[in-house]
Amino acid sequence: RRPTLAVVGATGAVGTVMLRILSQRADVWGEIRLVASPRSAGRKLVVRGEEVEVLALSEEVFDGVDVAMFDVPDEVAAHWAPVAAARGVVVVDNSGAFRMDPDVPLVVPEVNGHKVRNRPRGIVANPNCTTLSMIVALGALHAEYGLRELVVSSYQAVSGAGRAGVETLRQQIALVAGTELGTHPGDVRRAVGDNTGPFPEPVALNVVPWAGSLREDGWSSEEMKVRDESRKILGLPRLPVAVTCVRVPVVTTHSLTVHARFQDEVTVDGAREIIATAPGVVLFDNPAAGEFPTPADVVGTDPTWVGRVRRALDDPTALELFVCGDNLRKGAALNTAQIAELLAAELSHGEGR
Ligand code: 2RA
Repeated sequence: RRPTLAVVGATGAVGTVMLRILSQRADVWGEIRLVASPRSAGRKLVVRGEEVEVLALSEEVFDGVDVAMFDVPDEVAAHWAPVAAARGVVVVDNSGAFRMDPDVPLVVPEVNGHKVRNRPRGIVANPNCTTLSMIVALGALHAEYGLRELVVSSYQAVSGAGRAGVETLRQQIALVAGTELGTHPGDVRRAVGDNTGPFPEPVALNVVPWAGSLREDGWSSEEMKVRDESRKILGLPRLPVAVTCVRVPVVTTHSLTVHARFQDEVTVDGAREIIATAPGVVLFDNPAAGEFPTPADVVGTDPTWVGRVRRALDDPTALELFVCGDNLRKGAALNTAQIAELLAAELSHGEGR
């Protein structure tokens, strides 16, 4: 019997990409059940070329389900993932509710896929999209060179904040298009008015050094996630990590500049070789020909793209990289689907949970 999959949060920005990805990948699933809030129940969505009716989230909706992929707000996941797990479902959760729980593995198949087997709560967590947009490349470099320190800045797309983020950027672009705004202090803010959506400042014609909510000492929740999750995924609980998260007027694909310091000296040729041969990573690095990854080219693709590979001028153990990854695909839906496929393979081999 092929396992039954539930997609919980099927109508959201990530849920929509999940359905597209399930239609594109080798099909390992029997029934695929679509689940969302009661508000969306009854809608019909297409997956694997067929229309499927969306069911309202309830306890009974998990009957007969083997694996559930959740993309719902933290508080919804905190309540419903244990409910599903108690009914024998293995949950792959893309919220922040369980990522740092020591009894929940935080999995990136290319980096630590074996961790999926150790899941005492019946829940496997999917990392935050900003962590995921760089971690496959970093995992490959760490395996060879041994990571000692990370300094990261993100350039995050508005779809990281869901449909409301995309809608806000589109509305703001309409308000500023064809004008001469962006030449005087406050002119963009006045044109956009209160219409800043999920962002604290206008995001059109702007960059905003903020993502998430306020944590201690001025750090943002997004910055803490990148630090905590990178440490957990790489198995380096004391790794020094400094992060600044920034929102930019890009629809989809997060970019990051990375300064990574390793145990020993590195070479650019060695690093390029590792990046070029790592599964799930593409090296696109020829500045002389104007070739480096940008969101405009990376959006809609699966790999982590790496360019601008340089050795730090003042430290022969450190590399500088520019990394791009589609935050809705590898950053969310694709990694969730890959984890679910590891579980499907395990269940199909009759090993249970
Ligand atoms: C963002 N990483 O981009 C967040 C979403 N999880 O806002």
